[in-house]
Amino acid sequence: MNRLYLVTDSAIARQAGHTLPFVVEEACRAGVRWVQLREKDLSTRAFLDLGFALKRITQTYNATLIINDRVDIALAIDADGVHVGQDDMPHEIVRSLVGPDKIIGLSINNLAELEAARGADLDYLGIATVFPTGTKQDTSSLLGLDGLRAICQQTTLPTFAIGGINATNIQSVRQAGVSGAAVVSAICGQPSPYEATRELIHLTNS
Ligand code: TZP
Ligand code: MG
Repeated sequence: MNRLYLVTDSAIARQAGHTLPFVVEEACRAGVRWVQLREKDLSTRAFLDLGFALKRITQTYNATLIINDRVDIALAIDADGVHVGQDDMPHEIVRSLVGPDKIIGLSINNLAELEAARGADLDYLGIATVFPTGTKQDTSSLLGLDGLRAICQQTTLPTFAIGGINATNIQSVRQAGVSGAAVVSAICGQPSPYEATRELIHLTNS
């Protein structure tokens, strides 16, 4: 299975002329098997409706659907899991709310946060931020490939790198020891999300 993780952004999709369900369907059709619904500016109702729409699509393609931040939405749509950051609901509490069978991912930004997460009941780590990105404003300092490698070397959990990853650098990210790469604009913001996904998968498999 390929290790490409699509993280959504409706605004970026819209700027490229797409709806989010279209982007997710095209990415799944092209082979993405991990999708995270990450929306910062939607009402709860709009988030929920989008969650149901993405659940239908991801189920069709046997893709895993993770909800960013919103444990309530993840439970309401019976998503596969939840992704939280350092300022979100603590992952221990997320676990107690979602039970043992859901996937929980945690974002970490440095070695100290990796240490703090050691031994935790997590399914994967998101490692941020690798390269400069215009997609997220409040990014902490950049890890670069060396920082990414240093973190990957010190964990046995599956790892997804995020931040500024695109077709020009995804191979170097993969070589830094991650399990996978997570992208927003490199799929959501492209004229053809299908072709963009195909290329990213091809690059990570070759
Ligand atoms: N967390 C750290 S950077 C980032 C998130 C959600 C955004 C990454 O977006 P892009 O467009 O893939 O650089
Ligand atoms: Mg968050």
